[in-house]
Amino acid sequence: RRPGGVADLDVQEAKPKVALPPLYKVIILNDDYTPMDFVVLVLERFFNKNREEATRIMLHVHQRGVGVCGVYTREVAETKVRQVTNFSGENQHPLQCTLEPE
Ligand code: TYC
Repeated sequence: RRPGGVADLDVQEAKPKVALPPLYKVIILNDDYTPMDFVVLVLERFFNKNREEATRIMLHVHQRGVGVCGVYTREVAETKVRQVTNFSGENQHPLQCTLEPE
């Protein structure tokens, strides 16, 4: 029985149905020109990876062509893509970053 409520016999407990927001993967793509160190820096700066994890992801992308940097809600994922795109352009690197529904 809840404070101010009615007896359990009289009411069905409401199950809170909480909708989780859709999630998006932020993906980086391999290319032949962006320096490995720069990709590691991007993963540290914008995806909060430590050096070891950033290096692991960078090498995965280098070898496999594509890799996941992180999974976020839509607005956060869009912001990460924009930040990486801007930072790469400012540094004259062709690094490509995109988002994909989870
Ligand atoms: N292939 C690049 C090189 O050999 C390194 C690289 C890794 C570039 C991951 C982009 O997303 C990337 N310098």
